[in-house]
Amino acid sequence: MWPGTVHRSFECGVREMINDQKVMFSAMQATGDLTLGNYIGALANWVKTADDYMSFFSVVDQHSITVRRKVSDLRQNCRKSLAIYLAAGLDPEKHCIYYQSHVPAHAQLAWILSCHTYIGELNRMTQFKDKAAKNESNINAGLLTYPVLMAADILLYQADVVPVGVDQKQHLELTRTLAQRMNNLYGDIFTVPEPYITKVGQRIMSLQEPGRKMSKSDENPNATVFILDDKDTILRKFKRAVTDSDRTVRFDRENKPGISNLMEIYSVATGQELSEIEAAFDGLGYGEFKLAVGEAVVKMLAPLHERYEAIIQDKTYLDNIIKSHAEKANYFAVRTLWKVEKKVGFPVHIR
Ligand code: ATP
Ligand code: LTN
Repeated sequence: MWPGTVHRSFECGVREMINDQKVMFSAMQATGDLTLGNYIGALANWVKTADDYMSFFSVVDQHSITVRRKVSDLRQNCRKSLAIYLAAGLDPEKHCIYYQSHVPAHAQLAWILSCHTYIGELNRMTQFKDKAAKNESNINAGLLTYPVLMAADILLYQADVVPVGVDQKQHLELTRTLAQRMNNLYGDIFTVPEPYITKVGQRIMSLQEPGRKMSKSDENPNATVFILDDKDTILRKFKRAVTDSDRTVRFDRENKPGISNLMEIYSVATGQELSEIEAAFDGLGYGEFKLAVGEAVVKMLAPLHERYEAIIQDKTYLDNIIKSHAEKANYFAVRTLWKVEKKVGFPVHIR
């Protein structure tokens, strides 16, 4: 929800402006087509809870260039991601939905935070280690400092809650450390955010190698279900999903990772508890279960697909949101940035 009156004065910060309303922030990279993992681990939870907060959702295009990619692909992916956010049910009347690069304060705050982050802290990040191993020829400084920019994203809006998949927990911990460090050094500047990670669906695994996270960039086309995959593709990918030689639909993440992953997906798609699923499929084969999972995912995504087609074709609608929401985000972001700049000793802005 937006505050009824928008103050034009920069005297008060974000916190004072929103009358103690709690803030939610989250984001996704535009590094490819969004996946079922992105949907279940993040987007679906954004939509479920966004109305309870003053909510900001960004397409983080600046994060997306830590790995080299085609310029036109990035631009197109940004637009598709934004349209998917809207098609999933985020409401532009209530939530702020914008491109990170349209709000310069993200990069400005990231610089200040990077001067308060130790190299050792960044070297420890598992996502950095994984991505560096995968991109040996391009281990750029941005790949290392990525979590600092992520901390800036979150702290700029004084976020209380950040809904993410469990792979982002370590980055959230660093964000909290930085917020606390800055607060200790300079007095109260930042809200210390809490991650919001669901129990079921926090880490959706590859359909082909259930020991690995489902990822946008997997080379095996059957490993990842994309949010915009059509019905037949979704059913085919689930039909080919790797399971095990046992024939029982039973949740056991360690010994039956493939089936357990499918059960989590089915649980999120249908709202059924894992125990209910075990009972419902008792005595039935994997073939039947895989078909049921595929159909449940098709059903879950159908309304999104329908809205997406209308949204992506409406250029004026999307362009208006891109422009007006960047203004809104800038408005809030600058307040925090100026407060931080003053605290660290930069000359104050003359207004
Ligand atoms: P990549 O797949 O290229 O490593 P990514 O999808 O992890 O990228 P983002 O698009 O930035 O990176 O992720 C956006 C959100 O989706 C984050 O909150 C992340 O935790 C969540 N997410 C991504 N993959 C999964 C997954 N397989 N299961 C659950 N949540 C996920
Ligand atoms: N680092 C996240 C994407 C991301 C993000 C954020 C998530 C960038 N900034 C702020 C939550 C809040 C990723 O790689 N999945």
